Amino acid sequence: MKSMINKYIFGNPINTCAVEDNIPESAADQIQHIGLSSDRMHISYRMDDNDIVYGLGEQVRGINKRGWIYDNCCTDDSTHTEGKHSLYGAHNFIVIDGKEHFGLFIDTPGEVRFDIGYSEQDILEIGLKEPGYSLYLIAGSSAADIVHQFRILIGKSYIPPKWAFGFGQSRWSYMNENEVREVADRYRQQHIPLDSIYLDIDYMDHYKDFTVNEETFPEFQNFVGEMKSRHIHLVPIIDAGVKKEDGYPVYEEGKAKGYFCTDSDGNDFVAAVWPGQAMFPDFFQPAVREWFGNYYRTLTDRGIDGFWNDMNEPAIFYSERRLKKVFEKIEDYKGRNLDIQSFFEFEELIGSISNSPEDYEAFYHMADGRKIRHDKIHNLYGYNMTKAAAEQLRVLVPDKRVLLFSRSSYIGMHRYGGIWTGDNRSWWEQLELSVRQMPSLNMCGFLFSGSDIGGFSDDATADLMMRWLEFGIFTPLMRNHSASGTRRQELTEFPEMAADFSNIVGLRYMLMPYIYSEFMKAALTDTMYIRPLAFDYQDDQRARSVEDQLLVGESIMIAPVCRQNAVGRYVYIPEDMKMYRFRSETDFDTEYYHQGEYFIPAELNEVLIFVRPDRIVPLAWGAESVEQLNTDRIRIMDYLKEKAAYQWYDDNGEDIADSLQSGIRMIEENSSGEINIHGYEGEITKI
Ligand code: MIG
Repeated sequence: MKSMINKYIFGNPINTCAVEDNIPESAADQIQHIGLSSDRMHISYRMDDNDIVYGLGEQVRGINKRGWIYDNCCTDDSTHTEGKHSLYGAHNFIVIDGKEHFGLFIDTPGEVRFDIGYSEQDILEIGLKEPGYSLYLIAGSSAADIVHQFRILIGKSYIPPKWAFGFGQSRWSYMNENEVREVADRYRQQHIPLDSIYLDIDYMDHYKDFTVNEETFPEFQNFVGEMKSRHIHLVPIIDAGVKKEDGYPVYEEGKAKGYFCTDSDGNDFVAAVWPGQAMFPDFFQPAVREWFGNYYRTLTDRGIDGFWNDMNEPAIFYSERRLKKVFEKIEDYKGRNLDIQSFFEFEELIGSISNSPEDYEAFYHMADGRKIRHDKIHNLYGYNMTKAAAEQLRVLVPDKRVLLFSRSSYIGMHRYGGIWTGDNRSWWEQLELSVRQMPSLNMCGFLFSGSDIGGFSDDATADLMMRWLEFGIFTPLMRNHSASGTRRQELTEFPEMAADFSNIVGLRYMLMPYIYSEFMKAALTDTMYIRPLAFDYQDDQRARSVEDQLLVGESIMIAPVCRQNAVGRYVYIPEDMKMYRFRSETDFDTEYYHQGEYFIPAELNEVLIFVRPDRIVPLAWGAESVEQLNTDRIRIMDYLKEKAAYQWYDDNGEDIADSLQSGIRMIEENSSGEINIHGYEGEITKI
């Protein structure tokens, strides 16, 4: 089938800036593949039994999205179970892969419902809430081809600095300099590699954005420097809500300039988040983005080179209005003899206070020159906050990359930053969820992503942490994060496992030349770094249904163990492969497998890596930080059948990279196993 993108515009949508390519509009009466209701608010397709539906980025359930309703509406929800319909991101892109091959991107700032065979098993029905939208229909020869075209359409994915591929340790919160120092000391003492420590909300003065608590972090700039000299980058959090407090410059200035969201009467919209009463910057206005983004200077000036943007759905704990209503209702129930129905209503009242739809209908933005109620463009808020940061960081730190990722997102934001998948839990099934989310996020352009390793809420066990790390060594963002009140889950908190943790995290650093090279190639050629097996083995019916193994880059397949107490797992091998079973960078064994299904043992401290025929994986000797990695000595992991070649990309990791050309070195292996790396003087060892 011919590769081609058609664009249809309905109503008068605001420009989301999701798409970079300006392609001409087609006439809707010629639309192919799908049915459109006469009011254009519903799109439908009858699925064939064997069709797979891919996409939706950060959503619950499988890689194949069939069999559920997904409501794409950015939501702060910390229980990512399969009964949910919305998480933090709205990624309205799907691919139908089967009898026909096409992709659909519904570019709308409003909510979209994807009923993918839930109401009727073979019917895909997409329902829009807001009338103005653009529809992109992408025809192609395969799922991979469609994703590639889509990625060209939406523009190049965000690229972080190389150090951000190192392991990061986070916790809500390290309360002061000394706690941070201790984390660093313990990691260095136990020789567990570490490149970053995250600062959660308590580094601020009363949760005020762009302030630092002078009592607990008295010499912040020196401290940032001290950590940097130990090759550790501090990464502070920034929240969307700005504290309403007289004398606080961000509030005063934003208020004076009219930069905050207002209610229907033009009065301040005030709601409570971490800082107590807060106001929300209207990130839809370019001037507001420039103003807010410029404040990141307060931290970059002190040596900070990475940020995470939180609470930007935006999350709202409560508004005065909503709270008043709830109190009034509670008053109603007082003294009444509650029947079961009213008891349940009563019980739900408190839970309904946060992130209430009523609040999202109570404030306004100036977007695209129009005054628009928040709920109609809700899905673009976090995106525009992160865009604000990225646009100004470009100015503040010219020509250098800065680490930036966000909780809420929309397609288009993938050009400005990465995402993390929010408040997951320390449950085995959440590890599995993250395995399935990563390829779907890649389809939507979010290459630099990862989940909270070990799980955010609830208590992590050492074995869960180990298995999660064994997957996490392949996700571009590799960060251990946990909520306050949960069991400490820094890797140094499990002394009996310290050596194994050091070895397993060490594998990430060993793999860094490959991971970085594959990430950069995916980002700069609009392809997927991490993908389902079906993308490469599209005619293999068995491979098409595999959801717990993934391809990482061009050379390897992984099969993470996601079950507690498992001593191995079944692995589907789609073609002959050579398996490396790593316990550390020096302790490993290899086995060869023919196409087929096998039970393969994998002890708790072992990682399985499957190398495809005639593929090469360049490896480094581990180090305790990315900066200390040395590529003067390179090791090669391979599976030679005839001859192999690999384009190895590398660069200094900090200058803006917009093409691969200058950084590619060819690695070639001839039929007798001799390896030559063009333009490389260092030592080469085969493992
Ligand atoms: O209401 O800053 O997802 O990573 O640790 C919770 C505290 C606010 C939510 C984020 C989480 C972070 C936490 N934040």
